[in-house]
Order: sequence, then C-alpha cells, then structure tokens
Amino acid sequence: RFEGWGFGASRPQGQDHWPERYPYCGGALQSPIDLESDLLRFDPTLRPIEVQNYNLSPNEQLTLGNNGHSVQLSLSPMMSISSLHNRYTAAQLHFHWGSSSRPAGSEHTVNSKQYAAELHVVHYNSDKYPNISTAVDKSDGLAVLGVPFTQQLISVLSFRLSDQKVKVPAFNIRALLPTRLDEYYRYDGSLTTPPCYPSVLWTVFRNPITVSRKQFLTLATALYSTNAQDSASMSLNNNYRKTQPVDNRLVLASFK
Ligand code: SG5
Ligand code: ZN
Repeated sequence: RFEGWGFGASRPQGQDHWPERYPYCGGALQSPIDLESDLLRFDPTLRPIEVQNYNLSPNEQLTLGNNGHSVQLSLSPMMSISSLHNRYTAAQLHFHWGSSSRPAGSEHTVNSKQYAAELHVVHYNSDKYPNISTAVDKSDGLAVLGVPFTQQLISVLSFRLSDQKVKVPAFNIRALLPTRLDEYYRYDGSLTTPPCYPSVLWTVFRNPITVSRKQFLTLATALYSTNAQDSASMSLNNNYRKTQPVDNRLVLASFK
C-alpha cells in the first residue's frame, strides 16, 4: 500500500515530485546529506552518545510492521538517549537499503561514498512532547541515530509488501550500533520521507557496522513468515532519498 509517494526519482510520485504535494520536501534543512570532509567542523563539546535500556530482554515483545516504504520495529518506551539537551525516547527503528543488483542504499553518504544500508533509530523529545505524533513537526521534536551498514541486508530483508504486523521477541538493540558512540557527525535536518518536516537532530555514527546474518535472524524469521502469507506482492528495495543541499548549515564532527 503506497500512501501516494515512492522513492523512484522521476516517476510521477517519485522523490523529484515530493515538493509538489509536500512543500517541506523542497524547503530548508533537508536530509540526508553528503558528509564531506571539507565541510566538517570539529566540535569538542560533542559528548559521546549515551543510550539507556537498549539491551532489551527476549521476554519483551516488539511489533514489526511494513508500510510499503520500509520495515519498522516498534521500540520500548524505556529506551532513550540521555546525553542530549533533552531526553529523547525511542519510538521505532527502520532501515534503508539498495537491491541485490545494486547493494548501495544508505541515505547519508561520506565523501560521496554510499554504504550498503543505513539503520535509523527514531526518538522523540519526551521532555517537551507527550508522544511522537505531537513531536514530529516540531523543530526540537526528533532525534535520529543513523548507522551505516557495510553488509547488504537485502538477503534477509527481501520481503513483500504487506500491511501485516507481527510480534517478535526483543533483543539487544545496542548490538545494532557501532562499538564507538563517541565518533559521529551532527547536524540539523529533516525526515527523509514525506512530509519531510525539518524536525530532526541528526547523529550519524562515523563507524559503520557489519552484521552477520545471524544477528538478523529474529527480524528475518518474522519477515519470512509475513512473506509466506502474502501472495500478490511487490518487492521493496532502493528505499533511500538522494542527498540534499547543505546550504549554509553547520555540519559538526565529534572527532578530528
Ligand atoms: C520510514 O522513514 C519510516 C517512517 C519514518 C520515515 O518511512 O517508515 C517505516 O519505518 C515503516 C513503517 O516511520 C513511520 O512511518 C512510523 C510509523 O517516519 C518517522 O519516523 C516519522 C516520525 C522518516 O524517518 S527518517 O527520517 O528517520 N528516515
Ligand atoms: Zn529513515
């Protein structure tokens, strides 16, 4: 089920046409961007990212869903980032990836290099807003952690379009972040999909992670079982937005 937009560039509902129906998509502070060395400013005040309760117990259950644009896992409201000016509570995580023929699908690029895939852990400012729907269009509403992946996820994430939701056992979400949480890029940006609200404080980790197939087993099993019940279907791939103009934004780095 496509809600009136897709990722293909020049197609009538593709990303080149998002601004016609979603004006913010053609506005300021858009994401993703190319994290270019020449552009970076070292900021010694950027502290290591600290996350709370990312190590979920398998006794807990998470909901896995697919809206036709990505696959997302709802997260425990116990999970948060504590090292920013406000506390940001986790809401969901999702991925952007390429395809088997072109295993390059990250949204942020580093000196124009596109990684195989990118994980986004979406949090909302729970000091100021009661829930994510209230926070989503506020300038200080969201904080997303971005993690570049070097290994393509398509083998486990090649599932079909479906509105189904399944419960999966929780696992250690910290294992989806790189070991070093002190080295990252930081800038003010937006949602990378319509309606492209300029509401996201972006943190993109410097170090990519490589995950084994095994680490994705929980997700994969759920996806395959969702898939099996779905006959008329369409594969979901290349769900990334092109990089956007940096304009006069400051792009900070926590490292030299
Ligand atoms: C994906 O990216 C997510 C959106 C997310 C946007 O399209 O979709 C999924 O994960 C499939 C369900 O998440 C939802 O729509 C959650 C219901 O939008 C948000 O997170 C809005 C708060 C854009 O997020 S991104 O900028 O990090 N890429
Ligand atoms: Zn995303």
